[in-house]
Amino acid sequence: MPARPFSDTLVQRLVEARRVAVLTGAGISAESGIPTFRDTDGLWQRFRPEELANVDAFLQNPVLVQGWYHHRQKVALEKAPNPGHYALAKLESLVPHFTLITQNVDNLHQRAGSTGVVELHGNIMRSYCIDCGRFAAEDAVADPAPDAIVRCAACNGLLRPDVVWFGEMLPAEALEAATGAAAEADVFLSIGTSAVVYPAAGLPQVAQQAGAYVAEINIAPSAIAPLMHEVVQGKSGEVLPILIDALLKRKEK
Ligand code: BJW
Ligand code: ZN
Repeated sequence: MPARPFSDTLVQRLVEARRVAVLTGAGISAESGIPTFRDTDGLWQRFRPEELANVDAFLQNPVLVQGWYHHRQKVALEKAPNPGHYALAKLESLVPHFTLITQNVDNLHQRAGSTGVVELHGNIMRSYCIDCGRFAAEDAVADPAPDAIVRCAACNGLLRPDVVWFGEMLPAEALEAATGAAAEADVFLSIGTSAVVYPAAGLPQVAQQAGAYVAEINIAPSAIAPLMHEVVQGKSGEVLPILIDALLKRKEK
């Protein structure tokens, strides 16, 4: 990776920006040791999404789906935020209006200190009852007996993770906040996402069409790389700290 894998224009745009919005995907957590979905060693290589990430699969085989999410919850809790997460938490303090939009459910941005994170696809640390809607206390989902279905303490309904599965609507408030931030951004960064899952993947285009400078940071060009003003190739945990450094140096001048 070159010493500065991004352009001077990106640094300058960030210095001048009043509003910055960032969209992250599984790639930002890869360096924390959390598998992505679609890379060669991604989650979907071992589990097919249609088997697990939809409501029918859950109703047909709640033990399997609850077990899968329970496993991923444990993995996420064992892992720690990486320099990419911390760099974004720092960026929040350097920009007048900053919105961090994530597709990730792993809670690592929040643990790195980012505030007001817009969670488009929910959060794996929460579960709720499909019958009465109550959220479960965290220990209700801690290490269930093998093959036991985890149920609601209030009504005995099935507990499901508070994540968005295929065919389900995104939380309206989060989608609205994300779309608004994209439309108003001076700079929009798309980081560590393959940009194939909609509506999240449409946000960079919303920003670009509204006049933002759009850049992506990814180890490989995403599905929407052609619409970017700038494609920065590299690991987010390496690129982002250098970008923040460059930004701080430019601000000092
Ligand atoms: C690095 C790196 C490093 C690696 N540094 N980078 C329009 C067109 C076509 C279809 C649709 C459409 N609108 C809606 C749809 C249907 C569907 C959809 O998009 N399907 C497409 C797949 C075709 N969308 C939906 O169903 C959504 N709901 C919806 O639209 O509701 C309205 C509606 C209802 C009914 C009918 C029609 C419309 C819901 C989508 C929910 C997605 N849910 C999941 C699971 C969440 C729970 C869980 O975690 O289990 O969300 S799927 C999965 O994909 C997860 C992720 O958030 C999401 C995105 O993946 P992401 O983050 O991009 O990860 P990867 O693995 O794909 O990419 C990783 C990237 O990182 C790669 O690019 C690497 O190169 C990079 N990388 N290491 C930087 N170190
Ligand atoms: Zn209940």
